Amino acid sequence: MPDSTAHRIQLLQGDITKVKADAIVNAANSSLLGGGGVDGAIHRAGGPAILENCRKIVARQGGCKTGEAVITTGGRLPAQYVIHTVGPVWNGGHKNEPALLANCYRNCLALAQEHGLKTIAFPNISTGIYGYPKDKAAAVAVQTVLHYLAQHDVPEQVTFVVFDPENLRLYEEQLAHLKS
Ligand code: AR6
Repeated sequence: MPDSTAHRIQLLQGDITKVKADAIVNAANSSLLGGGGVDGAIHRAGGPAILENCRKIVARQGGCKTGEAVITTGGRLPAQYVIHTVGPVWNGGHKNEPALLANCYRNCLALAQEHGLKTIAFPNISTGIYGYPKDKAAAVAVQTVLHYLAQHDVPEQVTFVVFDPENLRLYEEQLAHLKS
């Protein structure tokens, strides 16, 4: 892994709705019609234009499957776009959860690349209401993103936005291995 790849990854603790990236990622559900957690925060802060876009996508393709991703406007957010992805619900780890979670990260990055977006910020998908163990989710997130960046020049920069102190510590651990 070239050192320069790891340096395209940043870690930030805080509220993703305040992050000024070309796109922020939403940990949505397959209805795409909103929910709690980071999903609720993004729709509240971004305003109704995001839900209007989501409704059009639902009318066209009927929601979003686990591991897949769709893109909408960022509405009033500082980010231009929101990429909505649906993480797996944790079911003990024997229902293909790691592969589905990796698909989320890869499909978001591919969608960003298709739209020529240089910067993207991810929340810790599935680690809230969906109950994915945070240590396992952090390892999947960091490994999947690194692997993608090593093979693609765009997006140029990926930010992991951690909300709680446990995720901050876990991501710091994951990234320390890489940059040392
Ligand atoms: N900024 C950054 N991260 C946040 C924020 C925020 N403003 N708010 C929460 N987090 P969750 P999931 C973190 O539950 O587990 C929704 O109802 C939070 O601490 O938002 O993928 C959807 O509609 C956690 O680490 O998403 C789905 O039904 C992470 O974001 C379901 O929840 C993800 O927690 C998806 O569950």
